[in-house]
Amino acid sequence: MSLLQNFERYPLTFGPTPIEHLPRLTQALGGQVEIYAKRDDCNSGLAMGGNKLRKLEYIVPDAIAAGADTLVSIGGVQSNHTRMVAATAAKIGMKCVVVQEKWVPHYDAVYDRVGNILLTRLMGADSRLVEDGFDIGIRKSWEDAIQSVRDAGGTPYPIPAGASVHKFGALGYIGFAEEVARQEAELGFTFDYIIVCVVTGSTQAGMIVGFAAQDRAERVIGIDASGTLAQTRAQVRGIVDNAATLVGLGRPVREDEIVINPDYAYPAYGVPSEETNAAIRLAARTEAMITDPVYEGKSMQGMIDLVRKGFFPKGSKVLYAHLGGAPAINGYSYYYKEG
Ligand code: 5PA
Repeated sequence: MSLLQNFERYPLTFGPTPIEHLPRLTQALGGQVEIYAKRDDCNSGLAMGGNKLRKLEYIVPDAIAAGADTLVSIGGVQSNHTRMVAATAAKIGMKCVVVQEKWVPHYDAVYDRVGNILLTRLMGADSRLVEDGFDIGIRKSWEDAIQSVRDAGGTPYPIPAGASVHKFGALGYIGFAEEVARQEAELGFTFDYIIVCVVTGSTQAGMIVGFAAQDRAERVIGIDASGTLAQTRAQVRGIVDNAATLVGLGRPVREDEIVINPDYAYPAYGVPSEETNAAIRLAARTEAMITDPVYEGKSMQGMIDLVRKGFFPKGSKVLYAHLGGAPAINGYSYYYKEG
């Protein structure tokens, strides 16, 4: 029985995402731990897809019911989330305002013109660049944008950063956990660990609630890419508690079921380390799997390092949740000018 049976879903994705074995990456890491990827980066035809669409599928019905005409959200200059909100607005015929804060001290010449922000603008969103720095919390710039829509006679529908502290923000990734269980039944084996990048929190929080219903939430290893661990962990905790009550999990989630590893977020949010870039290259050269310097490159780095350190017992099957984000790589061309 699904935890989501009482919630309306507006389809924005193709459906269940493929689980792909990664044999060359497995071999490159010694062959003792089998690596698989769940390809949420290929989940939709909407503007290159990604994790936010799973979340937005459960938010759109509420936006329509509210009689809104404008989705209003927030992220960094190269936010994947704002791209996905812009895509959703275009697809459902609403307007879109997105605030893009200066979350990353990054100065590639075309950083604010290519990749995510290019696609966001192309889809007709009103993208507003502001100077405020990185913070996953509720922001004044976003509240101002919401008010500006009201002042212009519109009906805004507010979606917070990463759709995370929205009341329905975690539902999509509860669905992910249920989908993995169904796919495992078809595959004939189960995964021992799931690796997921965490920043604003609702992706991992949804997985935690979904996998808690299967009694294995502590096997979800969050790799922090925020660099603000305490705030991210507190936000995950809050989203987990809200979602567990909302879907009727039937028990509180324990502290030890929330696992977030802070070791790979350095040097800062949005800035790749040399090890991040080495991980991005390895995934690209073994599996043609493209990860980005902000999010998935860091969770890839974390998974690779944990395999090399022997964290996963020999014979483990590890599922890397690929959440999307590749468009941002265009804003980082200087790092990769020689590959
Ligand atoms: C993002 C987030 P959560 O924010 O749900 O923890 O997900 C982290 C994450 N991978 C992982 C990719 C590709 C992501 O885009 N992106 C944010 C954005 O503005 O794009 C919300 C921060």
